[in-house]
Amino acid sequence: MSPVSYEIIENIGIITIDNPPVNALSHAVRVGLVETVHQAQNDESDALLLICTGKTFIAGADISEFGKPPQEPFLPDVLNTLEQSDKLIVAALHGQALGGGFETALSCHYRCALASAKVGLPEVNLGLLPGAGGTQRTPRLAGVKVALDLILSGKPISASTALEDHLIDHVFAEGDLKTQALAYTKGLVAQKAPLRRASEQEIDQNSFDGAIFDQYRKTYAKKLRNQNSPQLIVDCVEAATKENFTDGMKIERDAFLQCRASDQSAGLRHIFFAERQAAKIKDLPRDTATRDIQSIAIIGAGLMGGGIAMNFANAGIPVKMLEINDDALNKGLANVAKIYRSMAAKNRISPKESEKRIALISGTTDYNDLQDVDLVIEAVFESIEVKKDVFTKLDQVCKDGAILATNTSYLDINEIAQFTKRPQDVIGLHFFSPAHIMKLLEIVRADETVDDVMASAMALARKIKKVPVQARVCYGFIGNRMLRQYQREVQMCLIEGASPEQIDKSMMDWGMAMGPLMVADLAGLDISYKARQALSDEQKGDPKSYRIPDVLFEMGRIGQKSGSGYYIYDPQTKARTADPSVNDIIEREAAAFGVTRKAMSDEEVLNRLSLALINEGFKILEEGIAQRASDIDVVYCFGYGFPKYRGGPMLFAQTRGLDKVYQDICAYRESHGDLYWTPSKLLQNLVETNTSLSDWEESTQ
Ligand code: 3H9
Repeated sequence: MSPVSYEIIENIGIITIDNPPVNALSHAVRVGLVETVHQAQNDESDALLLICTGKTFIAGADISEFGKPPQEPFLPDVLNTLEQSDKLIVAALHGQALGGGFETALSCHYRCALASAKVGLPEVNLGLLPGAGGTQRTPRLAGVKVALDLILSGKPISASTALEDHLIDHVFAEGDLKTQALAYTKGLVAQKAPLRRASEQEIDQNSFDGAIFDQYRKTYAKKLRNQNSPQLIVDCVEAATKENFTDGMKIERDAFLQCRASDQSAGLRHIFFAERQAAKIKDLPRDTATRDIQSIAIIGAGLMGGGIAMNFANAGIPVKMLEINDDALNKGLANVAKIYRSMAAKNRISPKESEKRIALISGTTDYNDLQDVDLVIEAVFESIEVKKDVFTKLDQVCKDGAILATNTSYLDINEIAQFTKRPQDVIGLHFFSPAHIMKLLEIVRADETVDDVMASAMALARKIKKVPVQARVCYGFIGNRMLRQYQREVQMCLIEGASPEQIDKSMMDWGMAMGPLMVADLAGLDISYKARQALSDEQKGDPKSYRIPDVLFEMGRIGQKSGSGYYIYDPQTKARTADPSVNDIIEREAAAFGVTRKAMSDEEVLNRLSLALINEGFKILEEGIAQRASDIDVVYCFGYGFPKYRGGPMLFAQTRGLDKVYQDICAYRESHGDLYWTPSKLLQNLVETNTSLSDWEESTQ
């Protein structure tokens, strides 16, 4: 049955799209639209109304079709058919009209919407551009600046903003959309409203400054570093101001096809689906009951504890922070209040909202005040003894059924669970710093964690707008376990010949949000030093992998906060400059290890750092620590600044070719020994049996 149906009510032909979950413009929808519009030209209807069932208007082209050969009719032609209709067409919007969905609305002659509706052109987030007239019709209707902002930001705007921008024509207060849109269409018929085709409108050449295009090119070269689609978007909008509609559409089509075929778009589309996939836990039935979480306590009001608390206050959930004394507690509460007030000062939230959120966070120094909370998250110092003390107390005071979570980054959650008489209620909720900003939440499911605790944690993560990924227990879970191998290789490259600036620049040029040594300076070399002190020599590994940060720490160079680390920082501006004396230190320490440093190419730096990540990723997968390869990609892209347009380390490995990855790892084993370069067994098996990662994943379902 076609997802597009047609009926005539009160002389208006109503075209309804019913293609759950989001009415995406699949092949069947495109075929149905063209057939229906053609058929309606000759019936008794006076005008047509396009509307959707379900929770939203059309959310765009069907992204899952982009990896396959395109099938006619193509969307730009479908929308041309709509726009060229001799009968007036009105689009009625609710939910989200996004991408090709909003382009569909723009090709109708009039647009009306519920006040709660949102419209947007988010293609840039998928490495694409609006490829069904969005870059040509939007500037014609709303002007060049509005079009550039809408398309390049990828962010949806409200119906009222779209009305002000002339992108829609009428907004209804809430109520039944179909009834109101029908009346609106009949009104247009009664007024003999003209067929208003966006393609026929002219852009006023005096309405924009010709320099605007280069300004946006520059801004987006920085904002979306290395990405092609933003630059092509500017080219297309500029073309709309210079070419006629037909020629502009050709330019848009070429640019769209170029983007669709690119690895960047493949990477971003992979991450779009991977994020949604990560929310599905394979062995957790979808209908698993969840526990009611209305109140939360955080143990520890430091930077991490405060950041975690803010997530809940932002979602309107009361939260209590516990500290060991009034001083520490007041400091923590003051810190959170300062962040909220500075957000209000920057107009990110209203002053009223800021005070409301501050009021949702209370404090205590008494464990007895936690008797009634539904969830406790411990965010104290990373020491198993300290955790033991906290969890023993929590076990004594918390009510039955309360979920006891730890924010530990590395420690054994199975061991922590045994500090309580209710290991089934213990789980890891690993937030990433700054916890109120970073989207990733690793949810660590310990051996005895019961299903409803796991399901509750996943549901809560979505409520506070995090991207949750399940990990099982091991040292560092998914993200930090991989990070350790990456950081070890950073240190090995330093000892063997690379400079801090070279390593950081190579990785940033490749697309990482920050260089690894800049991150180390930002996080503080004291933190990593203290963490290392808790490890045995065997756990610490090859001394070459930590000697330099130990020396810098011992010199008092603990990073940005002390004014120096791998770099020197201006005390006022925090501007970073290279420090030649650090290279002298590296040279000296390398000599002490008997290593003669040699120039290293940027390519080798990238190769070694990325292979260290990938090899560990495969080990994590073979041990079942992560459910699927794409979950590892989500962790790395949302928590560690890996470029989303490369799709995460596991997709990057597949793009590069698993055999090439395996050979390179084996070559490093030859040159550097097998302490760090033993290839993962899974990787080796896949290469030896010529099996793709996706085939292997399917076979292990
Ligand atoms: C485009 O339009 C190109 C054109 O300009 C040119 C063409 C020539 N396709 O996010 P949710 C699935 S590019 C296929 O969990 P929510 C999604 O995978 C497109 N599937 O719900 C999930 O499946 P599952 C431009 C899609 O309520 C289910 O729907 N448009 C698509 O949190 C529910 O999704 C966009 O980029 C799609 N377009 O959020 C919009 N969209 O249940 C992308 C969703 O199996 N979509 N699915 O996991 C979104 O931003 C959000 O999905 C939306 C709903 C806000 C709509």
